[in-house]
Amino acid sequence: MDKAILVGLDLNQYNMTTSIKELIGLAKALNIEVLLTMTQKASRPDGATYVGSGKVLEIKQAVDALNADMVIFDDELSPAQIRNLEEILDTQIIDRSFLILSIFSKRAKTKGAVLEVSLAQQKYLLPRLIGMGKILSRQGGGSYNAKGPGETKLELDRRTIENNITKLERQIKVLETQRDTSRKTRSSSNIPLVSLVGYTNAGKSATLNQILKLFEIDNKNVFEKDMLFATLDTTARRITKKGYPTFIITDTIGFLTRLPHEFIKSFKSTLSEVSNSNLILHIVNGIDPEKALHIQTTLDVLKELNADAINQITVYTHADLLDERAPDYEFWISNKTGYHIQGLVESIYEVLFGSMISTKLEIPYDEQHLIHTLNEQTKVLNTEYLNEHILVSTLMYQKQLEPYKPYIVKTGYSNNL
Ligand SMILES: Nc1nc2c(ncn2[C@@H]2O[C@H](COP(=O)(O)OP(=O)(O)OP(=O)(O)O)[C@@H](O)[C@H]2O)c(=O)[nH]1
Ligand SMILES: [Mg+2]
Repeated sequence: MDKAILVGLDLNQYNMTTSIKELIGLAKALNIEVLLTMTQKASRPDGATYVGSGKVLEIKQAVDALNADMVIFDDELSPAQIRNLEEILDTQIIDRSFLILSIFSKRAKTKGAVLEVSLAQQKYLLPRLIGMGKILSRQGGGSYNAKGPGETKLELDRRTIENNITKLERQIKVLETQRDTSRKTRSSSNIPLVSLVGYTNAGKSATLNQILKLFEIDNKNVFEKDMLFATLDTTARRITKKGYPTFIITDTIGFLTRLPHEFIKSFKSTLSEVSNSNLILHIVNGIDPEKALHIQTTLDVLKELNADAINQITVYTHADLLDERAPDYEFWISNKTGYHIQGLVESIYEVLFGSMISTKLEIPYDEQHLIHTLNEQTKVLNTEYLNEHILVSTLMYQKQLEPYKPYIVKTGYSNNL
């Protein structure tokens, strides 16, 4: 296990304590043991060494005394800063961006995620070749550091990196075209799409699993775990239940404050599902003291993805851990007890399909196939096979009514869910 010292520079721009806590979480996600955290207050970073020269010496003493394998900085460092720090401290220097990219690189599994993280890594490396050269070519300790996805060694040559970027962009484009095709098939079938988005570790995957449980959809659970970036790809699940219209729900990677710039750009393809959805469930860990920051971060990323105009429901998780009753004006659920999951699903139906109405239809015998769809996707109360037509009384959501418009005898609102 690699051992690290974490360093933060408090520029009075964000809460240092929570930022360092998050950095510890990121280090943990890479199996790095944190020996010590050190912070310094300053009005701006030092151009050459990020922290002041006195602090650099302090860090050096700590590195030597504790035998640290690396120093991790809670910010993105410039190539020169990396080079200088490495020379003085004589150990691996890792910045926040590289740490995040390394987590993704180590854990990416699906083809899309592997390509996207490789691209982000190569783009991050390109301007830093001089600074990172020594680190990446270092033998032994922290060897994950010199690895790309799939444990291939990262190349350090500028030309190779430029070629890689072109190649990766091409491969991602091919995947994008495939995604587009499946999206077109889906949108032509008119099945609406719901996306779970939010800060990492907020409970997105857990919410999806609770919804699957409610619908008794077995063996389709997604990975959920108390760790940063547990989910690294987009997973779609089709939600069907007799008597209800179908929708698709997708779980995707979580967001984090100050994500590396290369990251969002590279993951645009994975995240493109979000901008194509009909409803966004913005999942927030309701008991996290930093939830306001988490909400803002998510809103910022949604804007960057051009998804900020899409219908949104903000859903607070961890209601089971609330000391008092959940406030009525917010939407709270518990993925532990299942509290309010039913209510969440009802809200999803309502946003996607409108309110529930009761309707009487006269379906002609030559349109008999509609009876099957009605039975599958609406709550049929009564079916009578009369001489001229089939008379059906049913409950359905407003937007489901479209194909049956010519056959309506009567409609009315219904609270009878
Ligand atoms: N007690 C409690 N635990 C929850 C609740 N929702 C999620 N969790 C737990 O919180 C942890 C994180 O949940 P995930 O669903 O993996 O979080 P995520 O948003 O998918 O996170 P990433 O995939 O890392 O972005 C898991 O251990 C969940 O079991 C909840 O309502 N109550
Ligand atoms: Mg997840």
